[in-house]
Amino acid sequence: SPQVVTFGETMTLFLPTQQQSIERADSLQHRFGGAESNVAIGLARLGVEVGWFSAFGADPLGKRIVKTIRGEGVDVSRVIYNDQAPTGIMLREQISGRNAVHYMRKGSAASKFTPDQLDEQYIQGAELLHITGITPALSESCKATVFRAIELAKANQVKICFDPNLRLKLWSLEEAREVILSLAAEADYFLPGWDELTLLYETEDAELISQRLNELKAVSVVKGKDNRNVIYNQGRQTEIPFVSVEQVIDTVGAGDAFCAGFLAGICKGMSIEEAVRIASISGALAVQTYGDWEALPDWGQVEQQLHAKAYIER
Ligand code: KDG
Repeated sequence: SPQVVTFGETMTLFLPTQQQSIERADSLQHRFGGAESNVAIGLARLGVEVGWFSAFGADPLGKRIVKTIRGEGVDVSRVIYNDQAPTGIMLREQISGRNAVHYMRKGSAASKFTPDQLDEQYIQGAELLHITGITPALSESCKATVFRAIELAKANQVKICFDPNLRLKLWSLEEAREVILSLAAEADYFLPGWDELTLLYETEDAELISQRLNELKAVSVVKGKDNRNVIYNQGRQTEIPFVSVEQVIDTVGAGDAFCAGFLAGICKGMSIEEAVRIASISGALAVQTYGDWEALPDWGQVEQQLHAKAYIER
């Protein structure tokens, strides 16, 4: 198995070629995105052996996605195809300068994934399993799949990384809270955003939130509290300032880039603090160009930032 294994729905993404609404646009770009495959692509670019899988319809949309992810160096050998259900689609448009997402994913092939479709050995042979809170929101069988994967991982000392990726278009906060908090309790690495935590713990009180995090066995890395990332590790709190960015172009996928950087640091044997620095650099580089995963950096780009080496283009 690859060092890191992850799974979760990746959808075809259509978005207007110009800054127009979907309703008005004459032409659409054909891309794709999915939180877990974004992380997998990021890890592959950073030089980590990684496998990702999901289910697709037996349609050209799915084939195109899988080919591209394979081309990025991710092991896609456990992807499955379902000829009874389609590949999921998401539409994205800019409305008054804000991203609006429309999901067309109900009943998608990925939402029909069942626990018995997991390759047990593949998961148990990894060092790290990465999951997000999107998958359990897709269907009961997807939720069961996530819990089964965790059980398999734990039985073989495979570490678990969990990013809540709260998506309130998929479930209510109440439904999400219960499941996400129980997944956080299973994790070795928990990577929530500050805003997500305030919703999940129903408070903005930093003291209360740190108490709750300290009850978890996980090392938590909280993204984006007052332009900082904060590590909660066995009762200790360490703040790591954001890497500054000249111009933010597109924040979609920033959390995935952060996660990929963090896990790459862990896989390369770095300390938690160093891994969070790599994560911040990866996140900062990713927001400076368009795309959910297209701008994810490779290791050379990260190193260059890390050592801030002088750069001569020619
Ligand atoms: O993570 C950034 C997007 O690519 C992601 O939000 C798409 O997986 C996705 C989802 O379910 O919203």
